[in-house]
Amino acid sequence: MKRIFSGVQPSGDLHLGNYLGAIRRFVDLQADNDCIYCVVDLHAITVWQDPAELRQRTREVTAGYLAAGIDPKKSIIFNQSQVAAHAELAWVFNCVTRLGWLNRMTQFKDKAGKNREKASSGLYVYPNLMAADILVYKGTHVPVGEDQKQHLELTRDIAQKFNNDFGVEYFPIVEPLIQGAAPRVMSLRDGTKKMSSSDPSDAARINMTDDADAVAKKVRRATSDAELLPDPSVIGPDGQFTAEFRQSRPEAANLLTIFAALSGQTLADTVGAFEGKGFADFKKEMTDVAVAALGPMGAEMKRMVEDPSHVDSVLRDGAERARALADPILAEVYDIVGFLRP
Ligand code: AQP
Repeated sequence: MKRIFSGVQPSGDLHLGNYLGAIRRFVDLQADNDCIYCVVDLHAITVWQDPAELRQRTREVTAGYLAAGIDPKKSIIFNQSQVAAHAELAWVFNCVTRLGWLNRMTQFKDKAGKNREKASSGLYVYPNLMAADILVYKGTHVPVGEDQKQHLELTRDIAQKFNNDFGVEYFPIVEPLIQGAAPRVMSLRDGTKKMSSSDPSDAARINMTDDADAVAKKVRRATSDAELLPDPSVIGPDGQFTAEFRQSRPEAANLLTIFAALSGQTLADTVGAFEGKGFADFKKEMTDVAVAALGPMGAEMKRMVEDPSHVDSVLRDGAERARALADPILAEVYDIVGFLRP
């Protein structure tokens, strides 16, 4: 059985990118695997978080997991700060990872922006904590969006270096699970930028808790182009849009991909259905599909956050179960490293 680990930061509104790139896949993986899903609050504080909002968003992400269909009896759901082994293993990995590896991480460059001197050191070593999150459970497979590919490659390098340094075959070499209908959902305002919770424009993303009016407005205002919708020749042999189409019409590619992913159709069926039509017709149908997919989930999330007793008890129980798995692994790592346990 595969051991799946993944997480979402409680640092902004959960959006369609988080849902299609990650959370929806978490749900599918539960059936045949041993799954651990974390709300990664330690990662969230690598950039400033208001303490009251952080607590609220931790509950919101948990509610998002539950409303999307993650079953807390089958899967472990908890918040990262409650299992100290994550931070403890991250320290060991801070001493394994080479600075040169971290210097290549594009997410640090993007998030730190021009004023790198002002970025937190936590943001810089974020990938070491992410490796610890996964390896403290000896996770083997990690479902993430495409933006996390580089961090997962680093996790593999860290595991390999640890094993080599200490002459052990201890940590597994994790496999990313990046495939899926929409591994990279782009902004509704700019088809070349990832949909992201830190985009200052709320119109750039559809949030999981947006109501029908908000979804309709955002879809209507989504950037499109002046051409009609394409014919199926823009789909390659792998069933995805050709690179040429994505480059020349990024917004059309993004909206059609979102439509297909939300409706459960193949891209070919979606493109076939709208071939030669204008964006106005398409956007009306896209609104219906998005509201049908997200509406019930958003309502359920709001209900769970208003009365958080269920969410809190899921997190408490999950943390206990996570500690029971992580603590013995951390103890073995400490022995391998040579820490005396008098
Ligand atoms: N646009 C996206 N398309 C596909 N997958 C995405 N994910 C995020 N955005 C997209 C996936 O969602 C999971 C959780 O992401 P996260 O919140 O831990 O971190 P993030 O990638 O930094 O998310 P945001 O919203 O984009 O935050 P900011 O604005 O802080 O950068 C991950 O599996 C991620 O791949």
